[in-house]
Amino acid sequence: MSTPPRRTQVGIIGAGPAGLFLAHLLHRQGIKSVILETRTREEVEGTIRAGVLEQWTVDLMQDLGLGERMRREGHFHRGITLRFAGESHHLDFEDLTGGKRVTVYPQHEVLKDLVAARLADGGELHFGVRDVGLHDLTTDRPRLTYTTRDGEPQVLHCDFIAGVDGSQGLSRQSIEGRTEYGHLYPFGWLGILVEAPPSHHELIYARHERGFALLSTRSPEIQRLYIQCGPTDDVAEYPDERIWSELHRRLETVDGWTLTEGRIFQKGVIGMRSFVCDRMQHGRLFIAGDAAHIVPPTGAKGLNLAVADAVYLSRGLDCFYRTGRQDGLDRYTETCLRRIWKAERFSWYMTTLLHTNPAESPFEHRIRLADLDYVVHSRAAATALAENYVGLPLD
Ligand code: RFL
Ligand code: PHB
Repeated sequence: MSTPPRRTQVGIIGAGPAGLFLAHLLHRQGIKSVILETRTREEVEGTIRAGVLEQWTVDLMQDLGLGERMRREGHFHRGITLRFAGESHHLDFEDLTGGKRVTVYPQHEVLKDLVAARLADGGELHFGVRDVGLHDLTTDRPRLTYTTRDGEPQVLHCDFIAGVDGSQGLSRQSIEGRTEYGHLYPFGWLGILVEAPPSHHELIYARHERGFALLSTRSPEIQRLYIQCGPTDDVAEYPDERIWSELHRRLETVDGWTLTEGRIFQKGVIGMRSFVCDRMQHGRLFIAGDAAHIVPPTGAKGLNLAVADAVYLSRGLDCFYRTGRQDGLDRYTETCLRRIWKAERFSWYMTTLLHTNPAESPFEHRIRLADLDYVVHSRAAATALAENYVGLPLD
């Protein structure tokens, strides 16, 4: 038995950062939306991913009235440390960028705040749906079909559809005439979560001949660390002692800095790739976030880039509903791609700068070392890194 068709202005596929920010932005503009999400609320709110928010993402959360817990529980970092040849080099972003900082507030905490606020606003968010289908995208009445968590088939009529279903989602497949650009890196990251106090007050990115290491944090009690590994390595190859031994060696300094160990309670390997889909619209379907582009995590850009797309899409939709004009929507792909390619460049740059690559020639290797030396000794080079890391301004 099927329930009667329903209607909304914007049907949103996916309750990740892109989908949830979009729903909030549209709500502020008086535009109705419905979010369909395959995972349960617990799964969405429990998946540990990113940690670093750019300054403007933080400002946007405050502006939308979603920043209360982040202000209390987030950690504001005025820079990062680059470490190589046993020495630490602090990049002071606040000084280099005229006052901008980054905020460490985990992605799942952002999602918890956005989900709770959306439901409190009376927003429609359907978790645990299945079999989402996209139809009639080149008409002005596109439809979404899906099966609810209770097994009911459902139809949702929309004016527009936002495909924000992540890198494994189905929306991208509906974008006709797209060209996809991709780059695979010959390494991955082994990430761990540890019960321990922070070993340092800011993030440390280390390049070492044994490979990259990153010291990050989730809370005063939980730390997040990564080491470069093979792209298809299995966590079973990494008993705790091996991980600690690698972390100590890669992060050690000549001045005796120490890494605090603790109980490792989660381990995982992620592959690293760069990917861009050069078309983000087909008829009334618009894709955004990881559905349209992937960056390696070294630049901490993925979540922030997903939110930027949501901002540009909300602006185009706002213009359409206020004036009936489509030109903002027609420029959506072009506007997004200008930012996306810069974030792709920066993430690729940080990745190649900081990882060891067996395929790299001795010449290229020396060039990387010269680049690192340049970044930490030239204010101009450090400023270029800093302004990208804290986030380029939105157009
Ligand atoms: P998401 O977060 O993947 O959300 C997509 C949602 O869509 C749902 N979905 C569907 N729903 C309905 N129907 C379907 N057919 C569906 N198919 C999928 C999924 O269940 C999911 O809930 O994409 P979005 O919104 O584009 O957001 C992208 C970000 O999540 C991602 O870029 C970041 O996590 C990347 N990232 C980082 N980004 C940063 O800005 N700063 C960081 O410090 C940072 N660190 C990271 C990261 C990603 C990592 N991993 C695991 C890839 C660290 C790591 C380790
Ligand atoms: C993280 O805390 O997960 C993290 C931080 C910085 C990065 C990537 C990941 O560049």
